[in-house]
Amino acid sequence: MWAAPGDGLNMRVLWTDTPYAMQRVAGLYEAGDINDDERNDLAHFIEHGWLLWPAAITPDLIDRFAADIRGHHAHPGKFLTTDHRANKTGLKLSGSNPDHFESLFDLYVNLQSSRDVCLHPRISRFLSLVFDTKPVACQQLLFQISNGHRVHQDTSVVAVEDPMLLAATWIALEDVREGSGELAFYDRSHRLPHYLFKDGTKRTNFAEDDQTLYQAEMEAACEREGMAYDRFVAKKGDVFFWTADLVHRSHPGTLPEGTSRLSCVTHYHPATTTPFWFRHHQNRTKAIDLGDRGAYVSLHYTLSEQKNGMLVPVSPYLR
Ligand SMILES: O=C(O)CCC(=O)C(=O)O
Ligand SMILES: [Fe+2]
Repeated sequence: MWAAPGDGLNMRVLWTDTPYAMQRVAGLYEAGDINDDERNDLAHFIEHGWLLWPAAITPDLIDRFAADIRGHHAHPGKFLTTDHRANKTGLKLSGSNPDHFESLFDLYVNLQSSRDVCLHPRISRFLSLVFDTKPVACQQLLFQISNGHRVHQDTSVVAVEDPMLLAATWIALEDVREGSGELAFYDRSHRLPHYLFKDGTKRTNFAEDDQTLYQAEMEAACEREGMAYDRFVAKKGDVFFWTADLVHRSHPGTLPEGTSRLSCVTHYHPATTTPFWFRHHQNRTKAIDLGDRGAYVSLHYTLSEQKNGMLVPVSPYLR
């Protein structure tokens, strides 16, 4: 169900999602707090709900991350993956054979290369401007192939205490082939009225809510508003940002199932709020601080036990 247009439901929002955002950008620029590029980036992010930085991450860093992923079987049991091959929705521990098929979660816990990419100083700086504080990486999905996500807003599946205090990056670890299930999105869709599920929140409940209806209503709203549908055929090293409510999906694939699409999605919230799971998993509330670059938290690993070496996932979704 759609909330009334303009009804903010008393939620805290990012300043970039407020009506005075452009004035604030002008003020930051005049005060010398942001440079020309940052002014343009913020203006685009505010207006469109997304921002693209072509080739923002250097190939050597991308290659280091990609090599770690391609070699993750050298550390069996240390990574949490999807179980698509078995057609199961639960998650499993990674195995000892090379696997180019499943998606992996929260690689920033065990891989320095993942942290170097998702909390790259340039990304942290931009998110710090948007958040007015440091970013906290709170969920990461590494796609080796497209997972065929249907149309959605991340507020429906990535739950934060303040649902709108959320942003994401989508980073290409190789050139994306058209037809491989590339990321697609509706331009300016972050300004749609709030969509409320049966329980009256922006969080979906897969047992209760009709996902087909949700997808149809999202798509119809974007089409009705004449929002442009864009496909992002990314190049290696490209960084794409989106704000909490940008409507996006994986474009339906036409290439054979299993076609590589190595890409990394990281969700971030500002340090002024917490993931919704903190309510239910008190032993998963530790944040690892990376100084100026921000911090990370994980539902899938007990970070309080981190010493040297890799942690073993203990996700509530392990089957
Ligand atoms: O990479 C894609 O195709 C979509 C991923 C996505 O929607 C997400 O991780 O939030
Ligand atoms: Fe998403």
